[in-house]
Amino acid sequence: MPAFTRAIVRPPGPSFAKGLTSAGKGAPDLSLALAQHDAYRDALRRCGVDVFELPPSDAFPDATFVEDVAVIVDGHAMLTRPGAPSRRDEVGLIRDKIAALFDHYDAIAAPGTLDGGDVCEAGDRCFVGISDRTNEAGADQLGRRLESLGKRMEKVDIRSIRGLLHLKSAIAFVNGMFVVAPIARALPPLSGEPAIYIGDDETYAANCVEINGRVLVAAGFPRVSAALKGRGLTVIELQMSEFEKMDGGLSCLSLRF
Ligand code: CIR
Repeated sequence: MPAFTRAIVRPPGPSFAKGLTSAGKGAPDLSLALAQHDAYRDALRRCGVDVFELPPSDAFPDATFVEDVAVIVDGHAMLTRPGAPSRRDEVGLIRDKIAALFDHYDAIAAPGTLDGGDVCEAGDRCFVGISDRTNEAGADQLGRRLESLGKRMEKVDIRSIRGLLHLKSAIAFVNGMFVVAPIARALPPLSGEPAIYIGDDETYAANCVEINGRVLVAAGFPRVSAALKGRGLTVIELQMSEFEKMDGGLSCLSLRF
């Protein structure tokens, strides 16, 4: 992975508990979510990243999941068109920041839809989940942009995997290998790839994030942490309970570039 120097985040806003969720884990506690987000920002800084903090949004309960509204690959930004209608206008909240940071940016256009959570960069390849949020047209638009950057896009249809929101809810690419949740084991592009296969009870921890040689991992999943440490990686464990209640993982909380 290229070195990351900057990240964009947005703490959860007052309406956080009204966001989309299928987790069935109860309502999140906003003050605990804010404390967890604080620790997340700290962890990014410990990884050597400058953190740009956008203001919380009350109008868009899911706006803390900034990863879904833009894709940034090799310093090139593309605004997305989120698949959930309630999230589509979140893009407007981040456009100015993207315009200020990048000389040029592109955007996914209708009928395309794409959530950043479906985009998994893996060296010179980029896997894009076709999901309830990301459609073929959205993936193709991103694919053309990636091609111009010398990357190969591979679509991965995850629609038959029940309960899987985004591709990166079940896989991560860390230090040249995949971290794979059981529900993603059968995905064709992953066969034969170097991988850490995690246990049934640790699926949530598949959404881990490598930043400059360290890996952010959700706390409470000791076998995933141990497997990553066993490969020589420095692991930073973070409490994520309140974001998990809203179907969000570690990667969703930032845009790293
Ligand atoms: C949603 O359903 O859109 C949010 N509640 C969770 C989004 C999580 N984002 C991600 O995995 N990239």
